[in-house]
Amino acid sequence: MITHSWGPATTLSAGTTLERHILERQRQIPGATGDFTGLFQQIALAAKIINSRVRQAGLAGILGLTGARNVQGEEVQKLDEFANNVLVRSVEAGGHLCVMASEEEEEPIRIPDHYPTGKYVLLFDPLDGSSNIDVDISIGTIFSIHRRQTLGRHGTLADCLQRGSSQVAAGYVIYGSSTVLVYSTGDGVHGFTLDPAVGEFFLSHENIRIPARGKSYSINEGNTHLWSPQLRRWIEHVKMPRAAVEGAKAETYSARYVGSLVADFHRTLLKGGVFAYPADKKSPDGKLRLLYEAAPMAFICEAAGGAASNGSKRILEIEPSRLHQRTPLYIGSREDIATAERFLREP
Ligand code: P6P
Repeated sequence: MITHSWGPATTLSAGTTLERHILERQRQIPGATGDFTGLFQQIALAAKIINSRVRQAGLAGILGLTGARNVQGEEVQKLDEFANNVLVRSVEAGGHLCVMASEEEEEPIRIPDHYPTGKYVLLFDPLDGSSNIDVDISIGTIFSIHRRQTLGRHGTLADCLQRGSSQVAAGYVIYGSSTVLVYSTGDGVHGFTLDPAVGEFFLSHENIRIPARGKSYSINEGNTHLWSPQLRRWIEHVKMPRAAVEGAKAETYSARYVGSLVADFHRTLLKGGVFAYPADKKSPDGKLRLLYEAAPMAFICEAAGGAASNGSKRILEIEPSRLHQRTPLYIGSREDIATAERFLREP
């Protein structure tokens, strides 16, 4: 009998699917019930469905605004609504969640009474960067998984308002030149690329590590007039040619800014450098959301050896008080974040 070998069971070969990767992980956890595996498979299914619709957007004539506005006061693109509904429908019946929350919905989302509930909490931004949909720039889905803290059949807001350091897992899907799902459970970061012909995510980026220092900075310099003097000095410093070591050729950082968090973070994670969405005079708490944007990206970045800060404190240590609260975000290579914090601390 011929057995199809995708590499030894203990080492994850390039032919490893996301499902197999998650199952391998489950087998290594004593007492694992398969709940997490089931939830993750449902999230992956939702990603495939969203991906399919994103790829058709220009053709299906669904571009353009519904005219409705979401809790952020932003006009809602039809794809936003679609992605939100797909994620909710994909995970609500599985019995793995006690509650979920979405950027698109003001209140936590209750599991319908006719479905069982479970021990996990799912927080997500169903389609981040949606303002880029019409110009075909990469957009993404971001998700964060916690264990419930309360008792009783249904989870509550308290289950959603947990520090980033208590995440069980976090991940994102980037719908770019290819569709890649990146996730971490805290012990390593792995990326899977969707083969649309097969409809499976295959391991493409095993154990991603972010360089200690990078060569690009990513920030919306159109807001320079709103920045603090400390922030301006940091960016001026980044722009100055600098020799990595004495006598070496001076190098400068390249400016890279897509305006889509998932795209800017994915590049930073793979290549190193720093992405920042700081507080400024117009947005004293920054623009990005803590629970389902900054915290999951921070969890992933730290698991890859990087750092994520609000300018003075680890993102993962921030105690949330509101579901849609915002936070300044500085995320990327450890040494680059340390430099940013040093400038931001100055009087
Ligand atoms: P700005 C996209 O709208 C988003 O929420 C993030 O994906 C992105 O990082 C940020 O806003 C870009 O904001 O103000 O530079 O357009």
